[in-house]
Amino acid sequence: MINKIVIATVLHCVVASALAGEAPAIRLNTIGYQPAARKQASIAAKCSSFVIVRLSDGAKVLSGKTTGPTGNADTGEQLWTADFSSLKTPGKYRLDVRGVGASAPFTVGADVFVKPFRTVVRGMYLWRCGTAVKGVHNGQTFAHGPCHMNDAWLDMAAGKHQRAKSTGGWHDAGDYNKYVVNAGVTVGAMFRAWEDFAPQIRKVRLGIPESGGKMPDYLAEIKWEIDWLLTMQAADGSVYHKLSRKKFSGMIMPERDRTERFFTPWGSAATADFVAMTAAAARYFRPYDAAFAAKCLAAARKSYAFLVKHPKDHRADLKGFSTGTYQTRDSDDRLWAAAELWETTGQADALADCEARIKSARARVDVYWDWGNVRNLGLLTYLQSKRSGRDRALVSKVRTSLLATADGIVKTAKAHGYARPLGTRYSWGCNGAVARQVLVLRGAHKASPKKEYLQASADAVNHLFGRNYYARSYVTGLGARPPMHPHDRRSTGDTVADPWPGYLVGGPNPKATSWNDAKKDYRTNEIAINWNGALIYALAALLGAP
Ligand code: 9MR
Ligand code: 9MR
Ligand code: ZN
Repeated sequence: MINKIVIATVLHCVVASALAGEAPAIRLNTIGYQPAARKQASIAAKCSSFVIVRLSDGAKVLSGKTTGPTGNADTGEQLWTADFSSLKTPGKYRLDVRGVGASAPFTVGADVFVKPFRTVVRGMYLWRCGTAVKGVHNGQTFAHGPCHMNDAWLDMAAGKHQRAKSTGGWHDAGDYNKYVVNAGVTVGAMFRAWEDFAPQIRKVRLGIPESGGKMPDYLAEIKWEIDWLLTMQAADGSVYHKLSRKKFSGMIMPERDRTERFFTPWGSAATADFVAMTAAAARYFRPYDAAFAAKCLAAARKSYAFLVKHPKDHRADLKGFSTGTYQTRDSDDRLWAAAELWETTGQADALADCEARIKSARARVDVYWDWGNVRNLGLLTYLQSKRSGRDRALVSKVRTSLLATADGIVKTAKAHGYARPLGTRYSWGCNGAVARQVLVLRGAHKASPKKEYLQASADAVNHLFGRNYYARSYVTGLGARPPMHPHDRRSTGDTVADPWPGYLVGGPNPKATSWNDAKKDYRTNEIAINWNGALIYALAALLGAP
């Protein structure tokens, strides 16, 4: 009887929302929750009570009252909240709200984020360039042949029509070019995940070609990118800003993209990011491949010496290219470079350089950051270092700023109707920025443990998997009603029904309500390595016990 009523209500609701062209009213993390986590749904319809139904037998295992409404400014909605945090028994459930309908199914379990984590890291594998890739997800096979095997021409970088080998790495996004600056924030977030969560990451088998080798799968995937990055270093230690076609290709498969690709001239932000990545790589790879670690460190030192000799911000000359620019001030990149080189080697000049830059940035930890601002990566490395020699007053300033920023993020999440830790900010790639806030929150938690930091970290993931205006997952192949039409050349160019799995789309921009699950909308529905890198960190944080 109860079931019949629920079904009738659900049907009524589905019809009503289909007519109105609206999202389902009950919005929660459609992947699920760890048992001890806070669990909340936002409900965009008048309501007063809810029940949690166990899917296996239809039992009502919990009931409660909703609270609200409160106005949510960025979507212009009245939202009610259902708090079902006391649901702790592992299982599959749905949330029924009387008079409104039923939520998407979700799971409670300690390991609910293992498959999403694996899928999103495998997204990096599927992004590999210079090789054939193949993966199966939900019974569908995603594959392409070896691509961009002629990378690349040196014309603009060296003034000669000659080639240097630079195959490998990951494609940047929905396009197939390779950009060092965007690799920086991506690899930086992935290394930080390893730094903070290696024991739990290590247990996840990725099923990539290197699996079963001596090196942990996760590091092997990052090595694919570092191997490519090493080829972006010029003989003098400068680093080419990008490797790209002159214009974006059509929406074709990568192996069909045979138009010539070029190194661009060098840039100082790219060079600094290269130093940071290779210096960090030297630390993380040393236990598994000492020769490779030594190679990375030598490369880092060489480019660092180049930077010291060329202290001015140098933007790469991108004349003739209309592809991604990724141009940015280099002060934060240089800070990060110095921090990582110091952390790896303990060299005093790098520490002095790093601290001077931290001082001129007033030790500030930012709430919003992306490829154009990697200072937080440098600050976290500096703060968490076990090395001696740091300026104590400066360390304490960084710590204070980190905690203040994290406290601000907690407050922002609490004030938002969908607990979005970035509040009402919607810029290009903001979904990635939401995930990236977890680096700050977990950094703060390390410095001074607080339950709120963990909650806001989970809030970010909850938001991206369905506690949002659209009641949809923003990650292809995962969760309820995920993006079906990302701006991704592979997903458009192949014949498989679903898009390539494991990719976070950029998200609403410029407004909370402007996401479009449409192929042509690269402003809100493209995919990109920097967004996935941040999501990898956020999910890695949820692999183990909180
Ligand atoms: O497909 C391109 C996408 O990968 C980029 O992020 C985006 C912004 O640089 O540009 C896309 O290419 C568009 C181009 O800039 C303008 N003409 C339409 C292209 C979309 O197919
Ligand atoms: O993520 C980038 C965003 O911050 C910029 O505003 C935008 C326009 O320059 O470019 C985005 O990066 C795109 C890059 O230029 C080309 N590859 C796809 C990237 C994601 O859309
Ligand atoms: Zn390729």
